[in-house]
Amino acid sequence: MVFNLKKNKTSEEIQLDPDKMPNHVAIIMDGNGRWAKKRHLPRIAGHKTGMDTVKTVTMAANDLGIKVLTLYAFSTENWKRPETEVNYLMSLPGTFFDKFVPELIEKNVKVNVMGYIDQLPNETKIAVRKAIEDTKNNTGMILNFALNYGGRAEIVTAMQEIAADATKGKIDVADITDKTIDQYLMTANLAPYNDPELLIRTSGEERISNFLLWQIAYSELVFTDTLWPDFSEDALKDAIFNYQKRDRRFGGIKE
Ligand code: V07
Repeated sequence: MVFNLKKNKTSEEIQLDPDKMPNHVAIIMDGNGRWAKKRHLPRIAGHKTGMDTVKTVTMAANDLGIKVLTLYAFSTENWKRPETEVNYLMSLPGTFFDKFVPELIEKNVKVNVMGYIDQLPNETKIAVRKAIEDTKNNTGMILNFALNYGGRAEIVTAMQEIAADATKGKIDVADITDKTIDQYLMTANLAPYNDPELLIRTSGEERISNFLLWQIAYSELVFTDTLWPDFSEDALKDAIFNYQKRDRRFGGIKE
């Protein structure tokens, strides 16, 4: 096997092993603000271009046969940003719905949203519900947005629900296992692909920032300097290539 170690590989140079595709890929879409700043544009312009990248990467992931693509769209901490930026971000699910949902339906992609949806502005909630409703019969890739999501809050909510069910006698404390926890987390409806095999973070930061916590216990982490609006099909393939290389090495040692 020959590995091409050149930095910017073109699509033809990236040879992925179809038998080692990750089922679930999660992405922290970082660097929209920095992308805009470099161009002397408002941060909002970075988010706008970032949304077009969501579409490009969704189509690429779907073509690669990925089963679940989880994208961190808005964290529970993002409310601290300036009001105009928050308002713009909250308008994106609606824009996304108008611009991209018809093509997602055509490609058999199903939209799922995990997070504290009740706390979102009404129009955002409506757009999110429409995207889910209009794609609910699709059987292809799941495009899973983490929206008003936080990993610790998710675990706290799951613990509260488990404790409530234990108090009601619906579950026995002695029967609580990691499978039980899986069933109470917001990724329960992604089964059997609850956990991403690959987590990508763009724009050079090497942190988890309260994204999936429980679910990344065994994930391969790939960090890239590419800013999210510049991320592409080739950048996705490159990250998967990186993942497959690690997987192959591990396989080699095991044998
Ligand atoms: C958001 C675009 C991507 C870059 C990162 C932040 C900005 C798509 C959605 C979305 C969410 C739910 C849904 C349909 C679309 C979205 C927010 C921000 C808040 F059902 N992109 N995107 N939501 N960005």
